[in-house]
Amino acid sequence: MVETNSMFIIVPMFCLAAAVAPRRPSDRTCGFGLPERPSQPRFLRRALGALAQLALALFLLHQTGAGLAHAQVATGTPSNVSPLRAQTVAQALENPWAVAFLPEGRFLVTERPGRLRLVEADGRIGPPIQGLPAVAAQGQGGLLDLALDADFSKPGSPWERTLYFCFAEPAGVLNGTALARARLSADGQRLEALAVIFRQQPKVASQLHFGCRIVQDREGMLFLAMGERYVRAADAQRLDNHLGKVVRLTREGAPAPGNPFTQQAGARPEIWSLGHRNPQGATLGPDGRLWLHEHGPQGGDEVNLPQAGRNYGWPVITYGEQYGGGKIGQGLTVQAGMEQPMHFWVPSIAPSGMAFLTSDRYGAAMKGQLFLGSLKFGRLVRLQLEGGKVRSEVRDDLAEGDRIRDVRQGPDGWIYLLTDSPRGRLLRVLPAGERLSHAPPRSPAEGPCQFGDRAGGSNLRRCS
Ligand SMILES: [Ca+2]
Repeated sequence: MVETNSMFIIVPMFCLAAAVAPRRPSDRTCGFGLPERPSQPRFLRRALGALAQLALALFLLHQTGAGLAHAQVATGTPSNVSPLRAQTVAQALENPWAVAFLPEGRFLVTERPGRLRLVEADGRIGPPIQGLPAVAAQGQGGLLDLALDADFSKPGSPWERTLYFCFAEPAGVLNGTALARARLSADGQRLEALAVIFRQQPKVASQLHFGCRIVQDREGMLFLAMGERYVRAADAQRLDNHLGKVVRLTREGAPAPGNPFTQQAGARPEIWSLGHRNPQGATLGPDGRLWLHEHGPQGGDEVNLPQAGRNYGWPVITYGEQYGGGKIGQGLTVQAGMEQPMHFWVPSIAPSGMAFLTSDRYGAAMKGQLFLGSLKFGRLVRLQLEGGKVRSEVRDDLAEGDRIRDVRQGPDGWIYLLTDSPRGRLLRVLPAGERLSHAPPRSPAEGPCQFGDRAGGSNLRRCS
């Protein structure tokens, strides 16, 4: 319904704007298939211009004002001045995908091409950690999410220095999302006792929609959110596979006790929830529940709180449409037995990474907000929640136009971001007026350095 209302306004607005704007002869077609006259009388251009402005005003009113559907909220930064700024901690990371926090202010970062790196508190980037498996680093695939076990820093625990990562696992021409467990060596230079503890079934030939976010819950169980691989969307509705599913696993990769379909013949016992498209952000809420967001198609990105055994609808219901327009399936947004999203975006923002702000670092007003990244707009998106619903949305421009891939709250209470590019950055988000006394050095002579073979091409000094 939101999509339809918007499109009634957006389509004529774009076409009218296109019709009145000066252009090259080769551009004389409206993007929506309406022909444009080669030349127009002046009065007609003025009338079209006025109509375009009216349509724009209606559209803006629609986006920010009354009559919003249940999951649409006002957006924007009221003052147009962000209360936040970003401080670069490290740079020249190659398509970083996930960050985790080690003791003493250090970081672990995955790079999608297949490397895991230790980043020092001052931003120095270490050499690739040894012992990772081969990854299918094509399209959206590669080395993806990373999570430390809750007992990572607990001396004597069987899970001390244990971490989990998920990745696109190659198998000939096929590939699939997989979850691995390993122990970081005491010197932080290699992985030990590597074990792939779960593999999405079936593997398929696709470079898309791996999903791949890991969340450990308070019982120590592991949620893994997986995409439907794009080419197998209908399988998201079937219980005999792991495509488009959230699974819940023990630390050994077995189905978690109490999973909803363990007694159902033909169903995969690891499944927690179904009907997901391409999850790209997940976190444990302050309520201890799993919060998830997933990419819709053209429009229809969603936030969901996946509950045991529930069906989140894809591809039967969606607020999105086909790329380029057109209904998906029967064009339904509601169906009995399928869950409505807690929140959705039309148009899409392409969310990635997600964290609740639980610290006091940014003042009382922001505490409790849900932070997530936008790949599409390069913004940090903050959702104000109230009574289980999104009441407002603010987008902060902190990444200088780069895509934001990951969003986490560090143990120091600051929010950290990863930007997705061949020279991706690890950013620390600070209140606009905050000056950290231990800010990382910025000059090339003192600043981040690069180990080994990456030093030459990165403009960074070689680490000693
Ligand atoms: Ca859905």
